[in-house]
Amino acid sequence: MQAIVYKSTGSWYIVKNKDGQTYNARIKGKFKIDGITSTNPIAVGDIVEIENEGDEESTVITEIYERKNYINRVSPHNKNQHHIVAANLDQSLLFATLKDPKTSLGFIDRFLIISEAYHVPAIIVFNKADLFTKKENEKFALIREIYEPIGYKIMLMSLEKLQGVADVKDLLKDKTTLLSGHSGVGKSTFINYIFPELGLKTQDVSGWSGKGLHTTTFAEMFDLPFGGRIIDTPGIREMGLVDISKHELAHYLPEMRAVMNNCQFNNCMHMEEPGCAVKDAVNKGTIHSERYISYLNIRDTIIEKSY
Ligand SMILES: Nc1nc2c(ncn2[C@@H]2O[C@H](COP(=O)(O)OP(=O)(O)OP(=O)(O)O)[C@@H](O)[C@H]2O)c(=O)[nH]1
Ligand SMILES: [Mg+2]
Ligand SMILES: [Zn+2]
Repeated sequence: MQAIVYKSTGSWYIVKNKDGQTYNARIKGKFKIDGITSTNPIAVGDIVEIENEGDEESTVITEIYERKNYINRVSPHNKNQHHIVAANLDQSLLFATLKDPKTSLGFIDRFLIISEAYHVPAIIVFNKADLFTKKENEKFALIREIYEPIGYKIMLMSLEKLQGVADVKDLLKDKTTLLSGHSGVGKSTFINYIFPELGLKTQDVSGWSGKGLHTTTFAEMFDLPFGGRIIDTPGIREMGLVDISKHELAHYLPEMRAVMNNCQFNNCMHMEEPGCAVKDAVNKGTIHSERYISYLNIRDTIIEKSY
């Protein structure tokens, strides 16, 4: 029988079949999929085959179906291993905040690069607009200036004041959406807004403690009452890039991808080479310098595999 994985704790899984029946399932034997070495062979959103040997307790996952896509990142526990966050996604929402906690532009860029690399459309939602003062408003205006011209949707909301929330909710209909972001940005608060009856655990009402509490500990998917699914995830501290080489990196910044064919050298790294169309665009201001700085910083953190 076919089923979809709704929750994975690493040792057991909650799966749901077409009739909406849920089972607690375990993996039978060892899974190695697509040659990926990951800490979790099966992730939320995976379509799997399950076998049930009579009682509910003995449901086993025997097979995994091919993934449409997935989001993979460096395991928070072991930098040499990958962790599949979720599979079979239609889009990914990054929840960001400018205050309590602060989400950096570098973090946003890493998220966007991963989304480009795995072919998952990304939208950035800035929450906690109620905390914005002049400083944050200026920062937000800059963020719009950087990302909107290159095709990313930027939204502003306050779950506290219930502003802009309906617009974000409207994006979810009939889609499978991954919700990501630092701990404390309001991911679970948002899901509780959609499902008041769910009562997911959120951080203390005293709000941001500055400690990054990681209230949500496992990714979990929910069926939306108006069609579609949403996946709540634990907060991410760092966004480790997986399987992206220094050479490929520029491909995943759409504004660089658009001009790099005009570089004089086809192996141009867009650093100090003569006739570099990317650097030209940065100098002319058609590529935002903040994005170029991110490119250089992220490039520096990529450790090339030696074969
Ligand atoms: N001021 C303000 N606080 C908010 C807003 N949205 C959420 N919060 C608060 O922010 C804190 C963190 O919210 P959570 O929903 O637990 O954050 P999370 O992203 O699920 O965090 P993890 O599960 O740790 O990844 C809670 O105390 C919320 O009440 C908002 O729009 N404005
Ligand atoms: Mg949470
Ligand atoms: Zn170049």
